[in-house]
Amino acid sequence: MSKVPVFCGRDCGGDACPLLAEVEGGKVLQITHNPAAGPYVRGCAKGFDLAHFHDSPERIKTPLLRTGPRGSGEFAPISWDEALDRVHRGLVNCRALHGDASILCLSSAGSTGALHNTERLTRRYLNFSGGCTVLDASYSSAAASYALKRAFGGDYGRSGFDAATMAKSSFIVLWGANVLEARLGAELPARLAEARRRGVPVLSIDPRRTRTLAALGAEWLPIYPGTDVALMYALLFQLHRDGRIDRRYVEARAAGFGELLDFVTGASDGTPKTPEWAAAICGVRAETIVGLARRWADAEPTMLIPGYSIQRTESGEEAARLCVALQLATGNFGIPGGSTGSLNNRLPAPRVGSIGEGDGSRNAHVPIVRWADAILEGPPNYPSRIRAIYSAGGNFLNQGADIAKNRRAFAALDFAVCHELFMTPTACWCDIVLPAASPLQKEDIGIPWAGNYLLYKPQALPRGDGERSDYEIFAALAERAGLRGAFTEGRSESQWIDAFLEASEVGDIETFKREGIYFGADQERAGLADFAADPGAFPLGTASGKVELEDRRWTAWKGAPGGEAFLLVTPKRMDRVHSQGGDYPRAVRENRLEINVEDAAALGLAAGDLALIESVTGKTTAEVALSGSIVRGVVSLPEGSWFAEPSAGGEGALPAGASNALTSTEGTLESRSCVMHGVAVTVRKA
Ligand SMILES: Nc1nc2c(c(=O)[nH]1)N[C@H]1C(S)=C(S)[C@@H](COP(=O)(O)OP(=O)(O)OC[C@H]3O[C@@H](n4cnc5c(=O)[nH]c(N)nc54)[C@H](O)[C@@H]3O)O[C@H]1N2
Ligand SMILES: Nc1nc2c(c(=O)[nH]1)N[C@H]1C(S)=C(S)[C@@H](COP(=O)(O)OP(=O)(O)OC[C@H]3O[C@@H](n4cnc5c(=O)[nH]c(N)nc54)[C@H](O)[C@@H]3O)O[C@H]1N2
Ligand SMILES: [Mo]
Repeated sequence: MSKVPVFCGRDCGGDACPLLAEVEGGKVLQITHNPAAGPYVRGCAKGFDLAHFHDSPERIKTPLLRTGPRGSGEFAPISWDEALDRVHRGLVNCRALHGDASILCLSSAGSTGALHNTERLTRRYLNFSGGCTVLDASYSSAAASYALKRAFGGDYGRSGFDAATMAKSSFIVLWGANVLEARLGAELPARLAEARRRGVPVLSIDPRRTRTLAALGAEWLPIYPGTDVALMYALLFQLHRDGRIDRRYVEARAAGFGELLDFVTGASDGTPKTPEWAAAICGVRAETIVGLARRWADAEPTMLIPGYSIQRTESGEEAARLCVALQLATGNFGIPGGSTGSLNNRLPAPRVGSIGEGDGSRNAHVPIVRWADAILEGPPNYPSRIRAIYSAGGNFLNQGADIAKNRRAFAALDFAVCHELFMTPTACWCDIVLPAASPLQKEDIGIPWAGNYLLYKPQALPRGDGERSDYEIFAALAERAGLRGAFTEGRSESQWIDAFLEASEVGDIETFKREGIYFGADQERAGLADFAADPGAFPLGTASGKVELEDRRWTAWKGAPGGEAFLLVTPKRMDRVHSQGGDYPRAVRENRLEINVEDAAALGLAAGDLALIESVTGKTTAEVALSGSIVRGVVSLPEGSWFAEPSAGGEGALPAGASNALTSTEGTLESRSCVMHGVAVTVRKA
């Protein structure tokens, strides 16, 4: 029996969790915490369960060719050679007939890592063979990136914080951040627990009383989804009314704060954003808002940890911008134990090489939330006429907004191919499905979302003929195009890893490979601390050298639910990475609708009933789960249920528990970012 370091490299907010696998006879017997990582950086149950994911009997173990209608789930096994020849020919034909931009790269972060990065590898292959249409930004954080890049300019990439700085916090605000369930880094949970042991109060602003809140013994501030900006304005109003804003301090660090304050006080539009005004919109009592403003200003310092949820709403850009304004207004910006209000993953990881995407300068671009519209509409609304899809490590038919539209888009294609481990809805709608190797079958370097460390994993288990790494698949396709040398640069997978390490800051590579973790020197970075301490000496990479809070507002909140309508949230599940879980029993996989007990009673719904949920976009059914931990007027249907089982497949089948049957591809006003929370729906017995 040998013990080797491993990590998942899946897209669940850690990306790099230090695990240790016990391997014997070509099997992983057990996965535990890697002690070399120390007590703080830790994996979760999904990682400890990685061997089951790998061993699942549901894994696709041979290349597949579609034999029935798209979406029917009817496939026949074919050889690797035939599959790769068909993919090559399909793409070559598409390029010849419709141009390079007729191929859409629909890959996602199914696998992350320095080498086995599904999105980067797909782009590399498509870029080397002529180019394609790519998706801009991400479902994750497009609105925040948009707003924060404007606020911080070139310094957006160093505006986060290391979790260890929480040791200096006196008050921690989790704003739509459910970090023990929807992980935002492998170190936050242990650091938060430690802060609680020191007696530091933690407040969770969330429409749901989450397990994070319960586990930490945090206070709950319930709020309607998509209305956070109203509460943020009112906090700024109250801070101003209490004389708690040091204008000289703020104006030395921010441009445009005066205009923001004029809006908040009502000087510019006649509506003071008082706590009473906000209470009617966000459902938080005025006294509570007044109290929170005072606590925020009194604590030295207050750490604001925004989740990504609050920017996956109609006012997403504004919520991101106001987080920054709040930290500036309260003097907590850029100090250890405080935060800039930016996303926590905005600090560099240790220097290390990674696979390049090649030259993408000829590519056409589409906002991610609009990919199905781009297929269905084409020019002049979108830059290219898309006829083919290449997808590796993504299940966008299910995970993108508006599943019905996504199915129509797939149905309209000439050709679609994906690499998958499981027969997902997206795979079901492809022409060719290529079986991908699991995380345990790939050597790689893990680069975390948040944290100053790197992980290493050797290939823990061999690959059979039934699965290939995404890299191998692309290399074989490149070979068919006469591009193998260009794609591989003559390197094997292992040689790439060595090259990345040579280009890295890791001194003792042997120890790194053996222990599986390397820590960068400074573990307590407070983003933009230099600028915050001395803005004159360390100006930001913006036009003014300061944080830019432009005089514009991106407010489009729906406000309190009215009449028959509920506001839907579609959060992450603790036990799943997005829609993954093809290895779970269906009953576990299918999400239930969480609804407040009193709302359910008013609708005549009992636990276990089937509810019909409808939005302007579409409808879905889900089993009812009664809850005392969700705000009245709000319902929660987690993301990730597959919209239909492969066998139930085709058109007409009503999606079961699929939240994206209800979401729209419209996107937020300014940056066209997805809106996955605060969606107006009606609920009744099916
Ligand atoms: N277990 C697990 N963890 C993950 C992932 C996963 O798939 N599984 N995915 C990772 C990825 S890719 C990402 S981008 C991040 C996303 O991380 P987040 O976007 O932060 O995660 P969500 O679960 O969508 O939302 C977090 C919390 O916000 C609450 N919420 C929803 N809407 C609102 C709102 O309008 N206002 C407020 N105040 N709260 C709201 C929800 O009830 C939920 O408890 O998570 C990462 N972590
Ligand atoms: N309603 C709603 N929808 C959402 C969200 C939400 O909050 N609510 N969140 C959004 C967010 S933040 C995100 S990031 C997206 C995520 O959307 P996706 O990226 O589509 O998420 P996954 O379901 O994780 O799909 C990844 C797929 O990759 C496969 N895979 C795993 N490892 C490998 C590998 O090594 N190689 C290959 N080829 N495949 C592999 C998995 O089996 C899985 O099917 O979803 C978005 N959709
Ligand atoms: Mo994400």
